[in-house]
Amino acid sequence: AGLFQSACSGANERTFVAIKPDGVHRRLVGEIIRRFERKGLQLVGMKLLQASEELLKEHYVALRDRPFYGRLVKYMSSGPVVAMVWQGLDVVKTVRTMIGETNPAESRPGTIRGDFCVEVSKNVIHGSDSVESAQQEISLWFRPEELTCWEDTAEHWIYA
Ligand code: IDP
Repeated sequence: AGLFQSACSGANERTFVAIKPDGVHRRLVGEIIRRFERKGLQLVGMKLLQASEELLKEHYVALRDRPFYGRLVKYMSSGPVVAMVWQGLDVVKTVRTMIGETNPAESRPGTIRGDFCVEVSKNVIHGSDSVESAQQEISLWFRPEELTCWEDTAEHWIYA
């Protein structure tokens, strides 16, 4: 446990991000990656895939009793998604802040949802809501060998 913690906390914290089918169709992939890169976060995994309903039902299992669950799974499987893992200090919280609120109407300008979408059912991007769910989602969407640990040569210019 100690080893795992030292590998996954501090500047090594990781989060799962998915650009949803509407984000891919609306050509927002580059814009979204650009924002996280410029912030100083480190990209350690990325793939474009058409997610199966089975995968998405598991991903959203906590919402299975909500009335929109079926529509949500259909929406998320209706086109390609870009699945990513980003790493950095407090990355889970930082990414959620940069994404904005679940409902785009409540998201401030300057956030991804505040800038690029209008409705909760087409809100462009997913980001893990806690360190625990990030770990679960990363292991659901990625095999360990699909994640790359690479030495960040800019680290001294980003971290104290
Ligand atoms: P989050 O994506 O901001 O973490 P969650 O509450 O975990 O928000 O909901 C997951 C996703 O389910 C949302 O991003 C959105 O796409 C969808 N969703 C949430 N609430 C509603 C709703 O009231 N109607 C339709 N879709 C919803």
